[in-house]
Amino acid sequence: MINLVPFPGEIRELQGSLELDGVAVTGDRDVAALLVEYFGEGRTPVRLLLGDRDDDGYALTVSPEEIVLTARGTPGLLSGVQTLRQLLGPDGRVPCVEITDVPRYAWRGVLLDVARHYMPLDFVFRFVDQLAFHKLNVLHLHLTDDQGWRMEIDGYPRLTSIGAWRSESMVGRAGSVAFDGTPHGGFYTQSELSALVRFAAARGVRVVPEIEMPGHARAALAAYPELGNRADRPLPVWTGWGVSEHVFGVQEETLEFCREVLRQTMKVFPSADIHLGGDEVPTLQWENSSVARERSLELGLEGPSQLHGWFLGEMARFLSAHGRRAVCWDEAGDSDAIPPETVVMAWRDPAHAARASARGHEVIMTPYRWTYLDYPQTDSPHEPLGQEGEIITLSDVYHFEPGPVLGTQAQLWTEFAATPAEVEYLAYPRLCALAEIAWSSRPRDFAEFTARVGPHLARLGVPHGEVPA
Ligand code: TNX
Repeated sequence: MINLVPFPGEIRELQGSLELDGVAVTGDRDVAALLVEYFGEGRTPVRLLLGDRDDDGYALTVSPEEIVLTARGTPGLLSGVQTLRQLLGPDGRVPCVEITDVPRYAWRGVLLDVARHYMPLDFVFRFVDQLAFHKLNVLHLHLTDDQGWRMEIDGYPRLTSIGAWRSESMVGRAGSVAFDGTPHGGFYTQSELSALVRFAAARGVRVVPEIEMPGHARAALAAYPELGNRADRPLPVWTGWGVSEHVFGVQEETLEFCREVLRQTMKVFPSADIHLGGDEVPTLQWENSSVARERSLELGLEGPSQLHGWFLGEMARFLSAHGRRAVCWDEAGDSDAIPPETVVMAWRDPAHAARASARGHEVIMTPYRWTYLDYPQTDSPHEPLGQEGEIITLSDVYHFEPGPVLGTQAQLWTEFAATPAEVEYLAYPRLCALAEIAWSSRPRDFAEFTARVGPHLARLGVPHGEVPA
């Protein structure tokens, strides 16, 4: 039984099978090392070839004697390795096949929110390997928010000694939440994050860090109140969910703080793309701040509310000057102040995607109605987890059509997922559907897809929601 998720472009099943008795690899050393990690050193010949394809696809041939994998470069070879991993049966045999396969989108991502709930590093590693297994190639790591700052920054120790911890946590479904009375927190050192970057790169996954600004910044403000608009009133790391009115101030010290955080972020994360957040920025504190009002006059803005676009524009240009590219949520795409090379993630109504591309931005489709896996996956009252307000079914995700954009990604916000098991439960099986639409160009057939997903989940061995009959 050949069961692949995502399904490949073309597959020809041949007679017979190959017994995989460890691998003896020739070709690309890094890819060889990953093959050995997955299958052990052994006797089955695997030849890695560089062919003159013009895409990040691969061709895989399994005969009773050997495995031949051809691609233009490392990304294609690594995708082929994952196909091989899925082909290997529990009996140690690989069916003989010829597969040619090409990704539809260049950006096939998943956002993991480690700010609302800190996730242990070993889980993040495991999760990255699961992404690779599904040919997803971007881990968007949401590292900072109102409820926690998770990346250690040299020179700003309070970000993690204070900003990474909150006194208690809200638990339960939206609408019926309660405080659990126990503190929550944790953070990653830069060397831990570098190790994650290397582990991910070895699997063809790029880690795109997100440092939220100028809103969703309360954890940083709890650590350094002078970066905000109300230094006179100290602020704890937020224990609630939602949109906080406390945002970064627009004084030069705060901009320099953000630049320094971004400098260190660029050191740890080689990714060409760095995410600046930029969503949900209430401007009330700026309206009430003489510093912000003066700043907006001096810049010739219509009012303090325009400081949102200005702030992000400054930081996007800072990243460009360092050879990186900013990514922002779609609120930023509404402003003329954002340079056009900024990539926009369209999370609200898909109309915002059209607005952003009309302004010259590349777009990644992340609309909440189809890609927010933090919402429940069924309408059953027994569905244990999720955000209030929507139900995002497996079928919704599977039938989402991103259109002609850079790519698409799933969002795992973690207000309502406090543990790795809860994150996996929300992720599966919907992440399988997202992976399939991000990778495959084939016409969709939901019944055929769900027939594959059941056994695929058993093979994955993770907590998951139901697969509809
Ligand atoms: C909106 S999407 C947010 C997040 C929340 C999410 C919950 C976005 C850019 N902002 O801060 O976690 O909704 O569904």
